[in-house]
Amino acid sequence: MLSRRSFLSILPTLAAAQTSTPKPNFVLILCDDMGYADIEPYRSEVNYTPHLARMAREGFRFTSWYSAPVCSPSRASLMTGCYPKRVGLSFGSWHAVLMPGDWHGLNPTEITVAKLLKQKGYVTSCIGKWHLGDQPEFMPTRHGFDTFYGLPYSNDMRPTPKPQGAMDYPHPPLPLIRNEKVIREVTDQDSLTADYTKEAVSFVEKNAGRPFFLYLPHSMVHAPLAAGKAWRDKTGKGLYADSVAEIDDSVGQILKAVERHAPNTLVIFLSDNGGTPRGVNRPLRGNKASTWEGGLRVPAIAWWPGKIKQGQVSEEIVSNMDILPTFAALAGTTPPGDRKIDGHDLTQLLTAGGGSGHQTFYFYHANKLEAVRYKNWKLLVSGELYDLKADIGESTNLAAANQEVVKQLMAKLDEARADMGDGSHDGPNVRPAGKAKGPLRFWIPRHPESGYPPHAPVKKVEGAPAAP
Ligand SMILES: [Ca+2]
Repeated sequence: MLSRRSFLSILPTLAAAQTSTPKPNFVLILCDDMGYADIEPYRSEVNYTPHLARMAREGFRFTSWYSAPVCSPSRASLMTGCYPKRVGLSFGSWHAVLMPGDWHGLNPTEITVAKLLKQKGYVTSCIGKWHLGDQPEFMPTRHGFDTFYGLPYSNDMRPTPKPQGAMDYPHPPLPLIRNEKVIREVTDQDSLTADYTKEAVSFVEKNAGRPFFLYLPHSMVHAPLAAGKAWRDKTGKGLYADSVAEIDDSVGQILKAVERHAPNTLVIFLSDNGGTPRGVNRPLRGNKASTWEGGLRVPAIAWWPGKIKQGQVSEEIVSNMDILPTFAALAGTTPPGDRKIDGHDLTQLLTAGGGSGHQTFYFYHANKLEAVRYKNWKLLVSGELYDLKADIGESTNLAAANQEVVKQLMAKLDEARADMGDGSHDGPNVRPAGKAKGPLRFWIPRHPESGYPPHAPVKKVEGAPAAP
C-alpha cells in the first residue's frame, strides 16, 4: 500500500498524464441513400465490401442506428445533436429537403459538432455533400468547418430539360465548391467519389500532427448514380453495385491513411437515410422517405483500434443525434448547455462495452410525428404496434393484444407533441431554422437558354409558399 506521502507525490504525475492525453481525431463518413443490407456487415448478398467488412470485424456495429427519412433532416441531426424537428429542419421550404436557392438553412445560431471541436483546437473539414442550406450564411465554412470541398446539396439538383414539379424545379448548374468559391460546374459525376477521397486522404496526411475532424459525406449512392472509370462495370452487377464498391474502396483508403498517419482516430461510417428501391433494405420494411424501419435504420460502424474492442455488435437504440455529444466528450468538452440537446454520449458503449443508448426514439416525417419506439416496441400514430425485437420487418400488428403498451406509447407521442410539436404546430422547445438575410442567389446563375431568370426564386412551384 502506498504511504500518504508517496501517494501525494504521484498525484501531479497523474494529472500531467491526463492533461497530456492526446485528443482523438474523428472521421465521419456518410454515405447517401445506402440501404441497411447494401454492405457485407449487414449481410449484403450483392455487394462486395471488404473494407467495410473489416471495419465491422475490427470495430463496433450497431443494428438499431436511426437517422432521418431524408437528406437535410439527417444532416441537421448529425451536426446539432438534436432531432431535425428541434432545429426547424425536418422539412425544406417547399420540399422534403432544402433546395437550391432555398431561403432556409441550418441556423447560424446552432452550435455544430464542428464548431464545438474547433473551440477545442481541432482542424475541421467538410468534404462532400453539405445540404444544410446553400446561401452563404448556411455553408460549412460558416458552421465551424475550416475548409469545404464539394456540393452544396444533392447531385440530382441540376438543370433538367423539362422542369415538372418540385424535384424538377428549374435548377441552376450544379456547382463544385472549394470553401466559398465555385471551382466549376459538375456535369460528369463519375469522378466525384474519387475526388472526395483524394481530398480526404490529403487532409488526413496534412493534419496528422494535430487533432482533426473530417466529415466526409459522399454524394453516392444517391441518384444519378456514377462510378469512376476503374469501377464502372467492375462488379458485373450494375452501376449501383459499382458505386457501392467504389465507396467501399474509398473507406479502405481512409482507413489506410489513418493507420499510417493518425492512428488515434475514431472512424464512423453511416448512411444518411434508409435505402431506395435501387438498394436492399432487407429485413426492414419500407424505404427512404418513410418512417418504416427501412426509412431510418441505417448501417453504422465505428472503428478505433486499441480503443474499441473488436467485433462488437449492439442492438441499443442509437442515432445521428449521438455524434455531437460523443465527439464532444472524447474531445474533453460538453455539448452547449444553453439549449436542449437530444443526443447521448456513446463513449461508454463504444469503449467500455457498458452504457446504453436511448429508450425512446421519435419518428418524424417532414413536420409530422408518425411513430415512437420505446425499447422493443414501436407504435405508429395510426395505432399499429410492432415488437421490433421479434418482428424487425414490422409485419404483425400486436396492438389488440397489448392495449396497455399502446396506451403507454400514445402518452409518449403526446410528450413529443408537447415538446417539439406535430404538423404545422411547432412545440415550445423547437428552435427556428435559419432564414437567409440577403437576396437569394445561386452559386452558378442559371444558363440564359434555360428561359428562367438567373437567380432564385423564380418559378412558382405548386403548393410552395411565396418566397420572402
Ligand atoms: Ca439521402
